[in-house]
Amino acid sequence: MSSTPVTDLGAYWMPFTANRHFKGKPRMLARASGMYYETPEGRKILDGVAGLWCVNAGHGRREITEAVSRQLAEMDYAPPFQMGHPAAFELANALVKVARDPQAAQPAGLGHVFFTNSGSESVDTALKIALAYHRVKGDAARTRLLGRERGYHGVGFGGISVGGMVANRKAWPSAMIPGVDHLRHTHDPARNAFSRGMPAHGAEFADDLERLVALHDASTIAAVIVEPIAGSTGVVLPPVGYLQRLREICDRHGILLIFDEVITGFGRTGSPFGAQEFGVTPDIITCAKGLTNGAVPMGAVLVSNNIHDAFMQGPPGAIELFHGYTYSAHPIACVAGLATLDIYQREGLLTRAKQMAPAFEKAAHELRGLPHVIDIRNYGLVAGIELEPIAGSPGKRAFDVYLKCFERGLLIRTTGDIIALSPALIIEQAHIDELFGVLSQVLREAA
Ligand code: PXG
Ligand code: PLP
Repeated sequence: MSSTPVTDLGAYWMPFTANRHFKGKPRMLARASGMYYETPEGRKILDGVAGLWCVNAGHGRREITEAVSRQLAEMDYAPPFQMGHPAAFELANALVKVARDPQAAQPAGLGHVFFTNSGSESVDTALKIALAYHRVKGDAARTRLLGRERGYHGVGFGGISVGGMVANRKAWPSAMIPGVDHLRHTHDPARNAFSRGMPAHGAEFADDLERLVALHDASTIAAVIVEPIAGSTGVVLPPVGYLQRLREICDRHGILLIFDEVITGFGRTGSPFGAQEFGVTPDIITCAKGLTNGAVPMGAVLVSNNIHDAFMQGPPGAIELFHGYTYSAHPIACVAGLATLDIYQREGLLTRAKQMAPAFEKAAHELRGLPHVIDIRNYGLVAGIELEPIAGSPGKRAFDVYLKCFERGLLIRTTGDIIALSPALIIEQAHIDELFGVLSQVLREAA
């Protein structure tokens, strides 16, 4: 790779980026190892967000590099339609094991995996499976999909339709899937500000699903999709009892429950999946990001045996689901996933957030009282720190903090005026001290 600095930044249209601002004063990353990035000039940057919520085992894992190199030399690509290769089946089996209910001897019933290349594709795949499921069951009137305000489900047309972040929706009103509706969100700072772990108040927000059932009738509703913890919108946690109640209402009305675990999957909460951590089994789980430690793009949809088996009918030569991607179960992604799950298992990373959460929580809540900090919330190894917006310039206060942190050697993530932290699960106390040390200094100076 060339080591000469790139001078022409014009051609690359950067995603979810203030392009003109960035190109005026670029922030470049060149290398990464463990908990740190390095800039092209060799400045070390502590990674407070595991890349973008994905590098859960830390950067530069040798086992992944070796698995990918080996696979690339052996077989670069295999068509996924009407053909197989061993790593795809192995990874599906391994994923089903990860999703197994730790209390139960048997799988939690999510026994089948459909592979995609991203969280967005996982979401669109899950929505399509939900709609097709009701149809194969002879219940084709169930066509409505329900999301939730402040939800993020990627950027596909399905994902933005059920998503609930206005900036991601407002340019495309004509492209929204018809019949979609939204539950109210669960953010309630008046009752829950500065809560540690799950907020105590708000299980009753789940009853909003009963309102939508009363409005639309259950016979028209196919599925509800929610993030167990909403990440992109600035860390919104499920109130105690909320997810259980959603499950109960879905069961009562024959509505499928989809957990979008693109962020909460692979150890972020202290369990392999949020479903296990919160003790609620959905019918479908979408995941991506941590599946390959961010090293190769890949997503997956875990589907209940019940849903999967409903499709396995008709003549044996018939294709059961007309859906898939050229790169579904790409061999390079599959071996990266297998190597990643192996690391997670060997190092106990899928439950390590539980051990580190108390120290992380303590450090996060010590920011309370600093200028403009109006809320702090946390669970496992994720934290949200909400700042009072500057009147007339929403998002500016947090983005300035982001820029200053980067100058001081810390990468954080901001959405609106909320700072999100989601470090790799290999984090040690010294990194926690460094992360919150820099952040508190910047917050003090930004006053
Ligand atoms: N669902 C959820 C819950 C996500 O968090 C996606 C779907 C889409 O995944 P892809 O791989 O298509 O990006 C995500 C992705 C942020 C941020 O700043 C979060 C995501 C993506 C980009 C930024 O919090 N999450
Ligand atoms: N567009 C065209 C013209 C294609 O031929 C294909 C796949 O064959 C696609 C889009 C979809 O690409 P992918 O399978 O990588 O999602």
